[in-house]
Amino acid sequence: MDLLNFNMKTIFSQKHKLRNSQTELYGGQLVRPFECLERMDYIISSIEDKKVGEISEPSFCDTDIITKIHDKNYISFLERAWGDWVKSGFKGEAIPSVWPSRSMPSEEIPTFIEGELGYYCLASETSISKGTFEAAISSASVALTGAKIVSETSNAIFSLCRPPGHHASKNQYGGYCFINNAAISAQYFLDNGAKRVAILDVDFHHGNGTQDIFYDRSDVMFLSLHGDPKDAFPHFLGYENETGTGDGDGYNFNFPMPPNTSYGSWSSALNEATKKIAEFRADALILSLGVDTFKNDPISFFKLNSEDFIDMGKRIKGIKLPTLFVMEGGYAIEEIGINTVNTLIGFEER
Ligand code: 7XA
Ligand code: ZN
Repeated sequence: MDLLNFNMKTIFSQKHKLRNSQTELYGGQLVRPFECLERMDYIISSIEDKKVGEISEPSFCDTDIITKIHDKNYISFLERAWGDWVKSGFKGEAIPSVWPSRSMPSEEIPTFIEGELGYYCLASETSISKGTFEAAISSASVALTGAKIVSETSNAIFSLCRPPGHHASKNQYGGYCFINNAAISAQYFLDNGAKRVAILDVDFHHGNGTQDIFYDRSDVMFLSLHGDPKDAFPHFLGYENETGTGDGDGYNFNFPMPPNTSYGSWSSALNEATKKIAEFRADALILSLGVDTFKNDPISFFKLNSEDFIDMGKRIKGIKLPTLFVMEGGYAIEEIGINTVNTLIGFEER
């Protein structure tokens, strides 16, 4: 028998491979996407090497929860987008080229796929390809299975989601995200006994989608530590003065940080965020875990070292809440495994 060093269960599905887009619009060129399927192989092999715990298939999904978070017409668009694109005779992957911009703010939803893509997409790096929707649903089931186990047992779970989710808003995809896995998990907790849920987003990029979804709600507190949107994607959300609206006023906290931020100042922001979570008296914590804060990440500008992720995990443990880890970004693929696993190990170490 292979003894485990730790006891954190991972939920994971090979169906993530159904998303294998070949094109990302980057620097004026079409390149192979940074968000590639090999990322998962590196994480899985580190989980096995370090004996983090058992890896299981997802066993639960619920479309009603997904459509409590996302508009139904958005989900049905995602479901048929690739087919409609191909039927229209386009040869490449589906990339939008026109948007309802400031000077043409019509609310009409176009019927031709070119216009629909502009309506439902927030950033053009994310091509839709064959199998994208099926992979996104599988990723949602990885998140919801994890949420169900945390809710039933209070044990921490790692939902190894791909594609990621935190940029997906109520009705827009982008930033490699289609269904907001952290948001549907929060909704699951609330529908199953939790009164208040905190989502702490430590990915390098601001979780604009999660903020958008809960911005007017007081049952979910959203806190995000990220690259200052003046300099970093998604550029148009994530500023410190965005604090929530209506019932949600005072339940949204952004901690934007400048280029070259290292762990010292990053972890001070984490401490501020953890105090807010304690004051909120959350029943459960969802950690949107991106490891693109790592110093060698090819599309980010923070300077965390691999060992810093161990300390991060310890501090997350210090929040003392039933915790669901949901995978988001991280593109330094040689180190993505160890950085992810270090966070889990830091959390599990006594
Ligand atoms: O957390 N989000 C990501 O890691 C994806 C960011 C996409 C950036 C695209 C900029 N060209
Ligand atoms: Zn990111």
